[in-house]
Amino acid sequence: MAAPGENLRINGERLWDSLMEMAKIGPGVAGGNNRQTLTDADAEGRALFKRWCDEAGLTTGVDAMGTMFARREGTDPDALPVYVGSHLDTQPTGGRYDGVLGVLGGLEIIRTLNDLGIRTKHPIVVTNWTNEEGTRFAPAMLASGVFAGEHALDWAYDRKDADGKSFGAELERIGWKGEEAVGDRRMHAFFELHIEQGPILEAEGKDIGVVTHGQGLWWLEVRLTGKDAHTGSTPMNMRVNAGLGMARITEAVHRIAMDHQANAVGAVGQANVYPNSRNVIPGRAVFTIDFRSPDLAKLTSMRERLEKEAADIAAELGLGIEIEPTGHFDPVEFDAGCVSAVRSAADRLGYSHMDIVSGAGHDACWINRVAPTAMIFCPCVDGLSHNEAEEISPEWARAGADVLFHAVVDTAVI
Ligand code: HGY
Ligand code: MN
Ligand code: MN
Ligand code: MN
Repeated sequence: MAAPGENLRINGERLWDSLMEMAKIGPGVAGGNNRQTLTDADAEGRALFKRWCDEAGLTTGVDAMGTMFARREGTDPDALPVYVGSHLDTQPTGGRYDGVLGVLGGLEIIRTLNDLGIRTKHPIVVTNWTNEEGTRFAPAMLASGVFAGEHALDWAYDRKDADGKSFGAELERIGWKGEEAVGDRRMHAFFELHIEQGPILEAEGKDIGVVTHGQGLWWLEVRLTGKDAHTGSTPMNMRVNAGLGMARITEAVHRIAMDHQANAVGAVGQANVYPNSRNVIPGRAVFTIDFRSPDLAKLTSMRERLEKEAADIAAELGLGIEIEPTGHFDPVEFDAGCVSAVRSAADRLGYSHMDIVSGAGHDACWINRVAPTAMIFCPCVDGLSHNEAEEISPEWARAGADVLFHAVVDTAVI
């Protein structure tokens, strides 16, 4: 098995041009992107990706969750494919690289192999997983979760957005509902290139993150019920204030995460009070909690402590309370063989690297359940992501894609 020589590199300029081209689709209001899943902007981004896959001679397929698969044949038709990809959907105020770098980095591998006339033994399949972000339809990583057998297809189709539209209906509307069953595809391995979305690599001056583990996650939706009343004439001791309950529980989320340091995080991301009028005491509050830790015991403890404290706060304020889990996965340990393929690729190419735990969730976290999987991180400026100011350098993009190329080609075997 000949490993590709360390002089084999992807075309960094072409990758950067493709990133900038994709960034023109679904522009945000501050230089980033708003290509939320199953919107027309998402459909436009998909169409551009498909055109590029067609131009690269790939055979494209779409499964019943809308996930896109673009296949390059290998020399051995019986060999299981090596999959490589991420997601093209973004947050409403997303950056230009979160997810996109992994999909277009995968495409760049194909383009480079085409340039060099290299045929691998295993086929290679570039993948765009639907609804990784989970911001419009919870939970995150929805399509890869169905692929890994965590969610049933009908349950996924029934996820509703804030306007009550269902995932299945929206997938149909934008015309990306494939015929292919979800999860039938067998993989030799899966690799995902992604920006770190945190500050560690930049602070340590490293080019590459060799991702060994991923944090586990709990998403909870809290619904508080109090009583609408006049903010002026209602005596303080007669108020049943759902907004106050939300504020107290939000503070509890932060304090509980801080108490579980050093590797535990928690925040309230979405928060709505009703009727949301300046002179009405909010009778309802609906908000979301996001707890994460690489330590399963801490993750469980944070959820349990929060549920107890929230019940006590609701009782003290006379509020009704419902807490619904809306997303969960345990901490992830990636495949040692794939992780070492990433590490040796970085070594071969002379890129500085360090092992790192992923703070964010990724499609790779679910695919790791059904195939040997690993991730590659590149740094991002100030560790900022899920913010339109998200930024990376062309050099970081190139280094990440070079390592992805070598790890994938080593695994797909020349
Ligand atoms: O929430 C996450 O970690 C990912 O960005 N969807
Ligand atoms: Mn992402
Ligand atoms: Mn994201
Ligand atoms: Mn080393």
